[in-house]
Amino acid sequence: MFRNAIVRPPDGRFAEGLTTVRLGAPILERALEQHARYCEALERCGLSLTRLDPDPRFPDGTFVEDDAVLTPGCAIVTRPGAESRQGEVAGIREALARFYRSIRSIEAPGTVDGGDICDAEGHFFIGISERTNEPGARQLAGFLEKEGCTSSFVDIRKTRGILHLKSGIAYLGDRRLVLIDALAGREEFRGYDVLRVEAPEEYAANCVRINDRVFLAAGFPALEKSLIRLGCKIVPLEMSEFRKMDGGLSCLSLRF
Ligand code: CIR
Repeated sequence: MFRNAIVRPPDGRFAEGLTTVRLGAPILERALEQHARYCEALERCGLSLTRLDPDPRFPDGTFVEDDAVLTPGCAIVTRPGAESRQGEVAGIREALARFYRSIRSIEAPGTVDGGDICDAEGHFFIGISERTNEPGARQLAGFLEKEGCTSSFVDIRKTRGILHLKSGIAYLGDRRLVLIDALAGREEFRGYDVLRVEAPEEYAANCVRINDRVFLAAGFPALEKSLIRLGCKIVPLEMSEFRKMDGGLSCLSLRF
């Protein structure tokens, strides 16, 4: 059950952030509107929001999920893999200090982006990617172990089309994973019930279970239908402007 979330609206320099997709430049006004709807949806699910100010030093700063990994007993502040994002964590650490007594940090040469970390009820899948390296993954696994959590690594460096592990995976609870085709056959996910996301709906695999709802990017009818068939209550959210900057639904908040 989530009670809190940290969010940060996109800044005026949002369009200067990192991206690998060619969908055009995001329109700030629309992004702000979509972010506001996202925040409202979190609040409707009963979460209390800590809203950080947009920060022009960090055009990617709205993707707060990348800056920390949270367990019930401890917050782990990351060291993002993109140098331009490493300064984001100071503000996130400050915000987390209001809620967590124990805060740990990923140290150089380790790098971790929270988008590579999928929490499946105490088991953490840690993606090794362009952003999260092995030293970072090992540090994180050590911190998680101390918290009584388990973890396993999923190397996605050769998996095309995803920036982070969570671009292709979501955990819905009850040992059910949403997985893109490219990850669905992987040994690492054996033993889980898998809901496969077929092309061209891969982007929507990054959905998020928030208490009794599932937030899903709007405009992906096949996945929406499959989730409804499983009994999920869907909250569709327009994500077009964040998608242009490689962002998914999960990366817009830190939930705890
Ligand atoms: C970046 O490249 O770092 C941002 N433009 C997008 C980060 C998206 N984060 C995520 O999926 N967890």
